[in-house]
Amino acid sequence: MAAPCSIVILTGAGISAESGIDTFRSAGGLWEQHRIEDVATPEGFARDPDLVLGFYDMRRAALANVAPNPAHAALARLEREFAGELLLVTQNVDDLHERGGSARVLHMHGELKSALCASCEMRSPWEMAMIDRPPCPVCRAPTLRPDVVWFGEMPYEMGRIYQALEACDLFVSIGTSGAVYPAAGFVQEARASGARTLELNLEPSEGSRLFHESRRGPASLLVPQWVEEVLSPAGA
Ligand code: BJW
Repeated sequence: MAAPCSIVILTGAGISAESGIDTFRSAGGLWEQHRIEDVATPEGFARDPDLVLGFYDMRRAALANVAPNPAHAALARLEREFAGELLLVTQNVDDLHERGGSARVLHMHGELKSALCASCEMRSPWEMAMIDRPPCPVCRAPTLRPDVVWFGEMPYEMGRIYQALEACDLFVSIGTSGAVYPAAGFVQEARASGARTLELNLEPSEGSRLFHESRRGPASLLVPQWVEEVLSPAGA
């Protein structure tokens, strides 16, 4: 194909797996250890806030023990060197894209290192535990929750994402199972706009058949290879 001018990249838990962060739906993944209804819904939080705050406190603290891998670094290189338009959308709540060198990352499912106040609705950078109900830095109410998007809630920045999907000529999905909407529908949005679509994943995902091309393997190998192709004089 001709060299792309505008690329949208969607990443999921698979890109951080080789850094040591559990995925959700793999054998032994987070959803085998915790019930989705208990820890990833507003209803679960209302029922047992301590359980939910503890779950996210544990995952936030664990970020100190992991590091970005070559897939994160390759996407940062793409951001620096690609001459066209690039939007990096991640479903991940970790900060490995940023620590890998990406400066412009859209976290559609929120971030572990951010707090959302249920009283004033402000989002604040956050590094500490929430289990002891610290006050909101803005309104001082002890009503902070993890700034993550649970089932039934609206993901962030959907307008900007759909606009970019409409305008892109290449959509690349990396390390996501295609099990969660609206992200799982991005490939169809991109195709409807005439974009080419590429999946990079260890295994076939629920949406593999929707992509023009699927490559199988670990993100730490596939992503640097693909970035090299895009940045080579002929493009990808
Ligand atoms: C590797 C690898 C390696 C491993 N290298 N690969 C139909 C249409 C629209 C909505 C719905 C619908 N039906 C139902 C809904 C509602 C619902 C939904 O999707 N439910 C499904 C169960 C069907 N969606 C929602 O409620 C969303 N909100 C919403 O829809 O609002 C209304 C709306 C409508 C239309 C437009 C806009 C809005 C909100 C969803 C929130 C999801 N939240 C979570 C938790 C976030 C906080 C946290 O982290 O705890 O987000 S759930 C969890 O799943 C997390 C992830 O971001 C998300 C996706 O998971 P991901 O990243 O794909 O991980 P895995 O584990 O599933 O897959 C890993 C992949 O990596 C695998 O494929 C491996 O093969 C691969 N892999 N190692 C490369 N080394």
